[in-house]
Amino acid sequence: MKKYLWTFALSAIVLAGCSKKEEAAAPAPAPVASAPAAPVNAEEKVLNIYNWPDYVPETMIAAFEKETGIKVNYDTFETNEALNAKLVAGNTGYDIVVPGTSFSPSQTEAGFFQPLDKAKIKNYANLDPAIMMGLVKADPGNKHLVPWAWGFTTVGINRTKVEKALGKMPMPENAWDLVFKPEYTSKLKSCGIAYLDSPTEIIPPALHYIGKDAYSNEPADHKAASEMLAKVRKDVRIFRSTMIDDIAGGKACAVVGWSGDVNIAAGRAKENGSKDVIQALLPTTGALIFYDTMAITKDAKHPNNAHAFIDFYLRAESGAQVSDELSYPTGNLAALSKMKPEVSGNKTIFVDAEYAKKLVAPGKFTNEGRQSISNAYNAFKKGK
Ligand code: SPD
Repeated sequence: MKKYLWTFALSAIVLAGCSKKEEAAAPAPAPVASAPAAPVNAEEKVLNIYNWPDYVPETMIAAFEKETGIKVNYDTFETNEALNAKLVAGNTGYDIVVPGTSFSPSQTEAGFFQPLDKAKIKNYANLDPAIMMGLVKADPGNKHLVPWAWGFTTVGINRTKVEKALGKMPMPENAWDLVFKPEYTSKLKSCGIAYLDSPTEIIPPALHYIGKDAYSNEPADHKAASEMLAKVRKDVRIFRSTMIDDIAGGKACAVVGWSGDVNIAAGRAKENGSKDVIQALLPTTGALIFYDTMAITKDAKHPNNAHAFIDFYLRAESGAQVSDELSYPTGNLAALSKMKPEVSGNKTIFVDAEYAKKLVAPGKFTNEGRQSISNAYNAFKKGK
């Protein structure tokens, strides 16, 4: 029972930004044991997926291909900005894309996605109603988006290297100091500081750090965040969104990164024989939660195959495989009892109810806000 408490706390987080007027989540039928993949109609046996890197279990695509005979072309993008540019340009050629919820509201409103045919997604019932309720803000009526995974943007460290670089200086109470406060960054630059390379990944935590709304659309706030960041610019060595190898391989000891990727790096370092302790931290002031969701593009050439894949992905076993191998929760409630206890019990994957209250709910950027965030980020990045 205790294991599931976090879903209630989490629902409070995901609901935090919803106004009372917004629609309730579409009622989901009771969870079912995993149903077989939906039948695929006469459609070219191809499926084109565009997703984030390091976000799918190694054998999952091959298993889907074997079971359905559908050939999957799987490409990756590194930032929400990159995916958004493709969607705005149109004719992406992709059937399934995986936007984050800070971008998907405007993408949904712009009509980039087609409504899901839930009758073709038998395993939809496995989804956690609390998560689906949270997604209503990004997708009224839960018509277009299905969760791929969620996590939080936080500070990740190689504790062994960080403690060595800090010497006599104790670890700060607030982990964000390690990557945003000159007293710490000036010491940690020797073992490598890395930031995600995207305006909308760095300005929100910087805003949060200086006590402003992380999803502010106000240019004055962005300027303030950029000014704070300018003070540590010379200490940041790496800007990269796929930083797993940087952490695992010892090039970065303190990062602004995604919880699951830091955990993947920890596992990879261990496999490579490293004894260093690598951790995703839970800053005392909170971390920024995100949801990445599957959507079928409006001009998808293979919508039936896309539905079949979504159904396959929503099997309890698939959800458990994603969390077990990639350290991200998927929003699949039925998967919880099937995953390894050391994963479902890991507080940096499934945060406890107390910490869930500190997670900062995703916000919505306006087009003008995004432009201003991008200007602030570029000014900071160039200002070395
Ligand atoms: N390994 C890929 C992780 C994908 C993370 N998406 C993050 C979006 C955060 N805004």
